[in-house]
Amino acid sequence: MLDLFPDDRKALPLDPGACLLGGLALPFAPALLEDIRQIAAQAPFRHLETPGGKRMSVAMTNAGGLGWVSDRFGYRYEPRDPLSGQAWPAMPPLFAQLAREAAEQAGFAGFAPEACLINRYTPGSRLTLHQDRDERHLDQPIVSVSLGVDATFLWGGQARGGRVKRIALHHGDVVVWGGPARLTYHGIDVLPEGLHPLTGDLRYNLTFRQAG
Ligand code: MD6
Ligand code: FE
Repeated sequence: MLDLFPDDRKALPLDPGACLLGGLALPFAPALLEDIRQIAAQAPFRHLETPGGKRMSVAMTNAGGLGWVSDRFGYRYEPRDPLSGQAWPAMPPLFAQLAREAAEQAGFAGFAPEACLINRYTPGSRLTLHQDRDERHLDQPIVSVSLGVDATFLWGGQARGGRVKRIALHHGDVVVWGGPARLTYHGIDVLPEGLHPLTGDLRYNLTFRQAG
């Protein structure tokens, strides 16, 4: 294919509706990590419990008008942090701008997420195959930003139990998916021991959704 637009050069289609924008967040990574640090000072990372009573190995917090939570009663979005009773920290302007720009580059103009789930992985953490289906706006895409230690993204099909592709996610990579790919099963394989100059042995992931 003729490479007329340098901005598109690293857009790798995964499936119809899904693409990997390699390194799109790289220039903003230090600022994003500083924002994460400030969010976590207000709403600390915590290991949520699944409805089945298991402690998740990934630690989570949120920014924005709505935050994703899980407990014995199920998965849902909440306007307040259950730990403090306070509203979640505001969505930093840089987060919103990056999410909008990434969605637009992937063909979803006008993305205005009010929820940012922040995942923190230590070596050994993993996220088993799941669908993101707790959002009311399934017509809107999800934008996902990877920071820190490299991880292996597990990319399944539209049903559980199908073939799973393995895709490397590096510091600064952004994945956007929506449309026909919106309910694809996906997960993160066990995080290996690693070292990143900005995060040590940690991986962070931001996922932006229009939830409410
Ligand atoms: C992660 N991501 O990358 C986990 N979900 O740490 C997700 O579960 C995810 O990356 C929906 C859309 C994009 C994602
Ligand atoms: Fe997900």
